Amino acid sequence: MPNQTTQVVIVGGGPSGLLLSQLLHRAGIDTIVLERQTRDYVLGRIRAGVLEHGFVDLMRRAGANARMDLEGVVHHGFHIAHQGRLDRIDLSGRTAGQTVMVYGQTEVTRDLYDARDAMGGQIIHEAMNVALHDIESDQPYVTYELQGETGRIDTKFIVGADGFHGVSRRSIPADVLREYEKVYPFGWLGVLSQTPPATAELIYARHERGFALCSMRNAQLSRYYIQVPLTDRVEDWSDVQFWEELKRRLPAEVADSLKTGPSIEKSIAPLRSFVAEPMRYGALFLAGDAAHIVPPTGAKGLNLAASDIYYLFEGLSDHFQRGDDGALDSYSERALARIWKAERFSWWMTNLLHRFPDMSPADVRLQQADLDYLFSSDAAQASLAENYVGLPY
Ligand code: RFL
Ligand code: PHB
Repeated sequence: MPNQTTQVVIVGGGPSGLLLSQLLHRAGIDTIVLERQTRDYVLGRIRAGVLEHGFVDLMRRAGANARMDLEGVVHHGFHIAHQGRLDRIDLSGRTAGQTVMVYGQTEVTRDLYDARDAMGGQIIHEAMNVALHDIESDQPYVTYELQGETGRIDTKFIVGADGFHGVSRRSIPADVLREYEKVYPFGWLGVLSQTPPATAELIYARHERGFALCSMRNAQLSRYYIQVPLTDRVEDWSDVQFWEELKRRLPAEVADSLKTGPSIEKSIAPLRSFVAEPMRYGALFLAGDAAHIVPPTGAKGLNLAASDIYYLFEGLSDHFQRGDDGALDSYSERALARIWKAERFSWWMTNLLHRFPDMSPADVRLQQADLDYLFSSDAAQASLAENYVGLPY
């Protein structure tokens, strides 16, 4: 395999890597994306569903917005179910008219692949044993294996957008990297079903049996989650058992009209808060899940990846177009300032709505008071709405 040269090597062809590659290409900067999996595998992963307006704007800047603008659904609010009631958070009313868009990560990724294809972007799939070399120098390179052959790419910068289990973060020396982590004592069991959504807007439900969430992908495709113990396995849950348990955790008015059907996908995700600092080491920049994880309660995972990409795009384009390294040098600091706020919000919303196994009666009453305060205070609802639609970049 001949050696290659490019301006930026991007490790990971998930939404972070693809979005950056597309933005850079449009700014005249060359990239090669190395992805360990096949395209079908990447597109088979069912993950996030709610996009902040900042993410939507970036998709437009990337020129990958046509289908999203047609099929994505703008949401002006969501519900919180508690004590048998359904209370609403008016997102646009509590902010300066801001909204979120419901459009699945699968569709985002598909649109980004299509946009990359249309521009002749280079994505190397099934790239195995990716290794980063000389990242402390200004002449780093990356090696990988493809169908038994070894490839080498010389580059100026490497972006680690290879998710939580990727190789990039582990390439930073242990005495430089600081990792902060909280693991929650439960997971989310998620089901995708070809049924109309329970209601037009999302419902986050707090219940003594555990948290539940009613979400959707479109008018005919619903996504539901229930909190389960970490010891549960997907095989422990039949579809019938899932629907029964979900209904128990929802107010009667919602449960009674819920349309059930066979699950198309069913999986359990653990909940974790994680941040790695710094996000730059020499020529290597981390972005997205490679550097941080949030519990999914605030719908922030994918959206945080997008703000990293925004800052990194600015830094890399300033470097290549104007020879200005200011934004690149402050990348880690700027990205982390926003990340920690989203970590706080996701942690708070997780604490507000889940039943923790070790909760005392006092903890339960305090959690209840947190919710009662929320719905008695305009300021508290404004704060929740401000965070949910996404803090400014
Ligand atoms: P991704 O999507 O994990 O993409 C990383 C890509 O890198 C590839 N890769 C490698 N490639 C080459 N060499 C290696 N050594 C590599 N190691 C890994 C992987 O195959 C993959 O294609 O990270 P990215 O792009 O930063 O995007 C982040 C988002 O995917 C993530 O924040 C969200 O999906 C988080 N998340 C959720 N967020 C929400 O807002 N709502 C959700 O409902 C939600 N559900 C989820 C989730 C994340 C999950 N994970 C990570 C297990 C459910 C799950 C199961
Ligand atoms: C989803 O639709 O998958 C979803 C929505 C909101 C969340 C988490 C997941 O907070």
